[in-house]
Amino acid sequence: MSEIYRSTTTAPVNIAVIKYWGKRDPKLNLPTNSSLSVTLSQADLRTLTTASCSPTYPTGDTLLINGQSQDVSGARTQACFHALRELRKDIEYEKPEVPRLSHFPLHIVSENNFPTAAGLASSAAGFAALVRAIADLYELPTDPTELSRIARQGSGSACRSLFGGYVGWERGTRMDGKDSMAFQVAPASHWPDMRALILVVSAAKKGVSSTTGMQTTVATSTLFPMRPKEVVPRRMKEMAKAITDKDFETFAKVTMMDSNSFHASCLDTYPPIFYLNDVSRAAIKAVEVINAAAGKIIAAYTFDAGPNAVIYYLAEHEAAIAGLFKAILGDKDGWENERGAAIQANAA
Ligand code: 2P0
Repeated sequence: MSEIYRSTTTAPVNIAVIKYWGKRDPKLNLPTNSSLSVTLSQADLRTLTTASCSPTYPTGDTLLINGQSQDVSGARTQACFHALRELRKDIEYEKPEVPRLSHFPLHIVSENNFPTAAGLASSAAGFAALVRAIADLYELPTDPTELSRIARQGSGSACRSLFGGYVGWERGTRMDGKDSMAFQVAPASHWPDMRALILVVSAAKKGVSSTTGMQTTVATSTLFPMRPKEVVPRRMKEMAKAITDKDFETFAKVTMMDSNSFHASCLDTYPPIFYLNDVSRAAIKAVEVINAAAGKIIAAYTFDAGPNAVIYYLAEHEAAIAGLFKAILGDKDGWENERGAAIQANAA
């Protein structure tokens, strides 16, 4: 009798506070610098993925994202499928009685509950969920470190979505990438009052993809080499300590400075890459006003490869920060015609 084997899982979005930008090996997705992120609550931002396989499926793997059929022939998706099938083959070799799932076509169905490719790290949650769903389907050991090495090959930032809480991605020095994987700096329970407010300024697909953009930056920016050499190694230590000490002011300052440094490198790229727009810059100003009024840093902005702002703050300042941004977003004149939505999320 032919059966369909199926497994469903979810993976969360992560938002970097120390940015990944640049590859030392584009094929293996090995970064030029380490990075660090906060994993957000799945209730708010996540990818839900079902992986299935069956001897009755027509030949060829398939992938559906938000109802749209995707090309699976790309090197990244293939690298993930291949790595997972190899691990399954080891099990099938060891235990001849188990079904030969590695030989069956894979059908992957994936849905995001947030706009795809709007600089909201959809590829991170997407590849993390894809890798975990297939690993579960194949009954592989689900050590997140091992899975992070595989997910990294799908999309660099995906490796960080295999862990909750505060998560680092080690650059590594090996050519084969075995030491370039994610690790947990601290669980969410260590600093549970961390909050993120995502201002969806634009849900449109970004103009320059991260993959293309970062390689152009590496090739042309004269500012960029300082990041892997000096800036990021120092900030990785400062950030890890700020998280360990629950020192929000340092966490926030380093977060904002690293976002600025990343976007300065983008502007210094030739031709230049503009991810921020006028609404993004208005959000930066709003954070500066909030912090000036508080007399200390109570809010931090950060931006990825798109105009959407993510504002980090602590629960005790909820009213001041989320209240202000929601009021601004609700005010059509204040945001002209580019009014977006606010999504609130906890660290998780
Ligand atoms: C990050 N970003 O650390 C940085 C900050 C964007 C800006 O990771 O080529 O989609 O798939 O490895 O992971 C976006 O890059 O790039 C990203 P690929 P990815 O979150």
